Amino acid sequence: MVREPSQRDRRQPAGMAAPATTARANVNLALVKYWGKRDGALNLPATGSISLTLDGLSVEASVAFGGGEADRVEIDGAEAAGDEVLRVVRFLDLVRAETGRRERALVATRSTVPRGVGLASSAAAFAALALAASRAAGLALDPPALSALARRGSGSAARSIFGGFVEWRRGERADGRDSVAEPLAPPEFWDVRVVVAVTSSAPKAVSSRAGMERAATSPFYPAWVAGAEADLARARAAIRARDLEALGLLAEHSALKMHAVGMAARPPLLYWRGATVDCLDRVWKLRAEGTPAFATIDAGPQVKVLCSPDDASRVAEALRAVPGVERVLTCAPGGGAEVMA
Ligand code: 2P0
Repeated sequence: MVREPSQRDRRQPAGMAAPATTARANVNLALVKYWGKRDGALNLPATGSISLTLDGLSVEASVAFGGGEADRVEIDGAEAAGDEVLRVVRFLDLVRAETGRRERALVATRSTVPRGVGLASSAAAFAALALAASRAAGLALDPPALSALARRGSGSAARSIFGGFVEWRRGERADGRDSVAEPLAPPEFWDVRVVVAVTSSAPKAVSSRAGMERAATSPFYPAWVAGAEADLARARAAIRARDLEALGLLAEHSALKMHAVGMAARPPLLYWRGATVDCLDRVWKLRAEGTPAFATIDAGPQVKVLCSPDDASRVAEALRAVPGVERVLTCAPGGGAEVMA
């Protein structure tokens, strides 16, 4: 059953300060990409998407309501300011609106995603924050309601509530109640690897949010949206069958289509660097040599390669040898968001 965060199962008495709650969530890698919104304010996607949650790349968020005149946000031990704080305050406002509470909060997040690897941690951060903030405020949301809440912070965070292979449904409703993620298969269902080649640790020039707005100006955008349902159906079937080649080819296709949309946008949008293309080329050579490896690229220049556990070290070695690759890391499927203390 799909529920919005307005559903209250448990509430603490009004006026009573809730204890600090800490939750952790992993990042996720989209295999069928989310790239475009049908509602920017509610973060409702134009298409569904399918992802794999990755083990070991996580964000811990700790939230305590009560005391203080303003929300305070600490990121990796340093007091945050500006837009980062605003985004968290807006998110906390959603939680406060659900509970009728007015207390400000102290939020601290800590990331285990190595700095500068260019792996978006906002999905993990808002998934962890949704769980920690809702519990700290006395709400016990079920997983679909948590996913809907996380989505409001960052669209892809809707998927990081769950482990393993996950589908975030587009939904049809204007209020977004049906636009939540759900698990397709747990992490232990299929042991695959994702090898990440970091080609630049510089911050990206165009955020995902701005990139998606720009993508909508592309003449290819309608084709991107129209093709999504077929891609989702194929990805679901490939996951069910544990068919690495089918899933890998589909993931590569989804990523290249997403970037083709951006290249034809006005103004154009291209997240790639030279080493991104060289990594793609290396992955295609690996395939030609008989190693099933499949590339995907998000809103940045890093190349992420889906392969079997047996081939992961060969793939990592090949990518490490590509000029311009700064570092390589390998991830296994990971679990969903959980409360820690
Ligand atoms: C994805 N990306 O499916 C796609 C592919 C990047 C490329 O979701 O505006 O940070 O907060 O909803 O979730 C990154 O976008 O954007 C993203 P908002 P988000 O993983």
